[in-house]
Amino acid sequence: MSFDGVDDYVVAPDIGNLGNRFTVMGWVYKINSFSDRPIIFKGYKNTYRNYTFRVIERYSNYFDVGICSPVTEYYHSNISTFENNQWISFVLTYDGNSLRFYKNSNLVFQNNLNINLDPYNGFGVKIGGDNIDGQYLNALIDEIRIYNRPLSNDEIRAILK
Ligand SMILES: [Ca+2]
Repeated sequence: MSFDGVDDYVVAPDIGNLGNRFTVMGWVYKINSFSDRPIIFKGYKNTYRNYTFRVIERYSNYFDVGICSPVTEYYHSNISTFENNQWISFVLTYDGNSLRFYKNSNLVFQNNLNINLDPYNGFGVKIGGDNIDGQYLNALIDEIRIYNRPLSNDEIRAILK
């Protein structure tokens, strides 16, 4: 999928309630850098706690990630570099106790969190842009997968090799 950074985005139907466990993963090839550009999120908006999970580019050249309970956002900035002009795989997992992020199959972030995710029922998964906040990624995105459980390190490496 190709995203022009101007107005392109894809919305997938509501994937239902993930409970408190999920994996979201894919490949991204960023063409230009901006701030606050979603790669993928589920919810109403990409910002202000109105989502279940998100993976975004923030402040140019960093992956940021977040998950939300019904009352609190757990947001993590500058967790890994996000270079232009190369394919990078990313994986965000949550198992109810720990949030993990992998870049190119390597664990680069982990934080212990024990929360109930806000499912944002009725809202789809948006890829490459947020038409509510008018934020769009200029990139190629491929092989997005979402699971209702956290994949293991071995499973992640097997899928992304
Ligand atoms: Ca366009």
